[in-house]
Amino acid sequence: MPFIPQVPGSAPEVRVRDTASGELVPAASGDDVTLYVCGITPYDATHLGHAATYVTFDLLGRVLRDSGHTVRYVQNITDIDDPLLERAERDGVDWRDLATREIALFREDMTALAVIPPDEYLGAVESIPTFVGPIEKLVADGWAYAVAAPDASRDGALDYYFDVAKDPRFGSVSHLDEAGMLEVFEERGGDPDRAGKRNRLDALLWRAHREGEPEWDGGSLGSGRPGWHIECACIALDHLGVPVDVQGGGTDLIFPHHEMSAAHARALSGSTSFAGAFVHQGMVGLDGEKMSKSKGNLVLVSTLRREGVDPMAIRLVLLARHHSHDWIYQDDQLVEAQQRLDTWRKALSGNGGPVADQTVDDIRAALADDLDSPRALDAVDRWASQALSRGGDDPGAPGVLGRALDALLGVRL
Ligand code: 5CA
Ligand code: ZN
Repeated sequence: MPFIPQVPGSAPEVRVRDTASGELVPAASGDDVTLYVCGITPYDATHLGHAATYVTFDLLGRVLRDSGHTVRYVQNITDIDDPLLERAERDGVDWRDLATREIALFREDMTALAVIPPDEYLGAVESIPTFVGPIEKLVADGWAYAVAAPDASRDGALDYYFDVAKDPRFGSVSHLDEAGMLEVFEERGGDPDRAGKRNRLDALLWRAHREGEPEWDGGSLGSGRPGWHIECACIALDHLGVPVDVQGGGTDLIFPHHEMSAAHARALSGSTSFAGAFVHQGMVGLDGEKMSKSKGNLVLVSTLRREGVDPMAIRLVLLARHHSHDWIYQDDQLVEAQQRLDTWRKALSGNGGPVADQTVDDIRAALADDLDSPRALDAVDRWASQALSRGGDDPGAPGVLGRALDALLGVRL
């Protein structure tokens, strides 16, 4: 946890756009705020899309702290999953070594970008023993059912699926109709054509051990490994309790991942909702397509850092786009961000400047309004341009604004 300076003045209540209701809602339900953000699948390095997501939720944590809340932030790591096993196989490395290496690089990248670490990073692997009981409970309570594992290595092995038809609230996060759900289900890890499922959209909870795959003790489920969505449901339930205040991730997770983990968590807890707000980062693209490890069209944070790019300029590229928008990365955005950073540095290095109180208020107001970081940056630009063109006689102003940039925007000059 880095040192976060105090900023004078007071902050308004933070509101965020909730994907499920479409409304602007308070991000905090009380003094203590719980934040669950879906973490990386560590089979490749952090790209600008991941970075955008984690900077967005870092911003949320910062403004909540500034408005007097205690933030409890949990993030998972999907350190066992098909793509990780496939990449390890392709590269001839042990999947555990691949995951360990990419997690370390991710944490370095996040530190460089001044992302405040979550209170807890929970790997799926270390948490598997805590998933078994809840899956058994879903089976016992009639939320889940078994399907014979066709190509399993042991006779009688069973896979377990969540029965979406049992859940009257299924669809309440994404609001997609069945056709819309089916359209993205397979591409995002689902198996609509698996024989024996009751509904094509039913989600895998436990996969019986297959020859050549890693396996864990699944109690009455038999040995195998967990499905993806149940991991986030259980980690959030165990480490934060539901409803969490904010469930975060990119828009590519709205369906099926967030729909399913919300359904699992509601079924396990009896709570009518999984999160007070579902907040989603728009997709960052490159050359007209979503940036993704599977497509390989990546701009990596670690590559930019190696090339000597100032991490704060990377952060400014991300902050200059509203989190709810999709956008395409281009190199000139980095040039612009670097120029902005240089201007701010110059303006803030003066012995004084124009009074900064209004600028700090403007930053706070912009961020409290669904994390409108572009508007917050504009406010700083206005102050910097005034400071450089007309100067100012408040000797404390650069210090106050510098602390606000650090504490609220995570931009250290
Ligand atoms: N481990 C799962 C979540 S439990 C996962 O989606 N991992 S990931 O490595 O693929 O993505 C990590 C985070 O970055 C997720 O929140 C995802 O929604 C987000 N993300 C992935 N690609 C992009 C992109 N191109 N633009 C913005 N965010 C992205
Ligand atoms: Zn997740």
